[in-house]
Amino acid sequence: MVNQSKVQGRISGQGMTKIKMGLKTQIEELAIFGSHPAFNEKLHVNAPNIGNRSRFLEKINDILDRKWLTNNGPYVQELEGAIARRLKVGHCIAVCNATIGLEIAIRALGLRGEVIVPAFTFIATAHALEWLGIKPVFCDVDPVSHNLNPDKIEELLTPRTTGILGVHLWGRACAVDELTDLARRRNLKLLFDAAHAFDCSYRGRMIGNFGSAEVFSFHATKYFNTLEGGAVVTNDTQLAEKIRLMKNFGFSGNVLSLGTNAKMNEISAAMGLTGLEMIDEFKAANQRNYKLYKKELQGIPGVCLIDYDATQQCNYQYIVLELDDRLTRVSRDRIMDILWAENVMARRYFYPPCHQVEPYCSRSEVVHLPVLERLSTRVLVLPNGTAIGQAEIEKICQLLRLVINNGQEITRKINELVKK
Ligand code: T4K
Repeated sequence: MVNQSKVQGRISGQGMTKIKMGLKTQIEELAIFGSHPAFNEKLHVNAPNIGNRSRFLEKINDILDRKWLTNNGPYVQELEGAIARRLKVGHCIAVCNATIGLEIAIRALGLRGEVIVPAFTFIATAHALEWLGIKPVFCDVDPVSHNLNPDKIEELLTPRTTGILGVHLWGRACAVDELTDLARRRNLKLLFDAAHAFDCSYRGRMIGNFGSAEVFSFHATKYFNTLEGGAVVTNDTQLAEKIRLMKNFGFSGNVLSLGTNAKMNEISAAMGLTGLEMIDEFKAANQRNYKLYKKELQGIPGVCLIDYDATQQCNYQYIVLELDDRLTRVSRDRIMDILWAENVMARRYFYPPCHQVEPYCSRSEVVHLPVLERLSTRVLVLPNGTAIGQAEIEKICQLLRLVINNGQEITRKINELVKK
């Protein structure tokens, strides 16, 4: 990454240009070269979607009046019911976050030995397995969907493999049918990390209804949030009972099994219920923003915005660009540095990929996943959600157009400044 203070220091020595806070049209106006940032405040990728503040505060008052703060309180129960109805799924068990939700589901399903998992995901997916003493076996992804490539799984199966943990990355469903078929044929358990995929569907059915169970994240940065939180959903009644016990120390009047503490508290549930009241507005804002990005990014060489399947329900939460530096003439990381200097806090999800970080990268076997390794150097995620709108998107896209239209010159200028 570029040392911005070094670059800006050199420029300010030459005198800072005062640029008005409009659209930038010259590369000298870029903040990385010492000018003012395009935005006064930081624009984060996925700043939280917050529902009606007074409705939330009313619920907090209820909680304080009731003096029932956690342990399967009324708001948690109401939230579980509302989610199960929305997703048309048999059981919803709210949890304190998706990582613990995954751990409980993995344990409840009896997974052990080795489990196939994509390496292009947030580290929590792999860590949840590793934490339980199960080896995550990293699999390559499909270059278009960015999800597990079912054709690459068979070669990774060993007598120790007990399951497949798919991830619906960016809210786009995995190859669910192919994975279901493979799991059935090879007698493997199938579980989904649906952290990104709340309110999304696959072939007309809501995500939440596939595999043995699916796990959502309701972290602050997700499309729908409960501050921290998540849910395990399933249509298997016995499994649901097991998970319900496990999330509460195995306790139900008496201690009936091994368990942990994965309970969601009432304030989180109140945040979730408030968010659910406005969730269609969150989705509409995301979709509107996505369409505008699509329009504004059109024709910029080397920039490809990932597609969402318009025939399916979709939360449009992630604005994911694939950047081809042979055409942009400026690397993905330089583009990110330039945007950060403008207060656009674009992110390189998920970089480095899971198999290239600890503890996995120190293992003796060499894992080479060519599709994903290339992809992870190309992906850049831009801000979305209710916190941004037309003015911000037009400005962000104009910045990208300016940078890429002058990619070679910008790369040269930055390299020179860094060398001095
Ligand atoms: N599986 C997948 C595929 C996942 O993506 C995740 C989580 C999980 C499983 C596990 O779910 P949880 O156990 O978390 O429920 C974030 C989140 O902590 C994590 O939930 C999320 N995925 C992951 C992709 O991102 P960081 O380290 O990137 O968070 P941070 O603090 O850098 O914030 C990200 C962006 O959001 C920044 O641009 C700042 C902004 N932000 C953040 C927070 C917390 C806000 O504007 N407001 C906020 O309150 O991990």
